[in-house]
Amino acid sequence: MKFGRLALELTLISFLILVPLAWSKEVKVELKISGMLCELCAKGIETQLAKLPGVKAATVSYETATAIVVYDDTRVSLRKLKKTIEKSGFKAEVKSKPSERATSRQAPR
Ligand SMILES: [Cu+2]
Repeated sequence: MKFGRLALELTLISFLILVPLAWSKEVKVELKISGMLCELCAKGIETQLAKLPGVKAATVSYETATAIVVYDDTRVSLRKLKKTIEKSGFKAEVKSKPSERATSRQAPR
């Protein structure tokens, strides 16, 4: 049956598109980093974090001693982020719990 087949194909295609979208969850976390001595330390951590698969963006500030990381929590864990920072010789503490990155609406501050 021709129609039945087309419907099946359309279902399959939308499934293939929607499933990865639903699975990948982008979250944002703020970490307090201690032990940084200069701007270069911050840059170094930033580079290490950005290298991790699943990390979308990493911004580390020496001035505020914080790292803001946007990552896909189905691909990389918060534990892994902390471990990566600690491996470089710094201490990392979660400042704000991972939150889904608001795309259409902004979270209240
Ligand atoms: Cu430094």
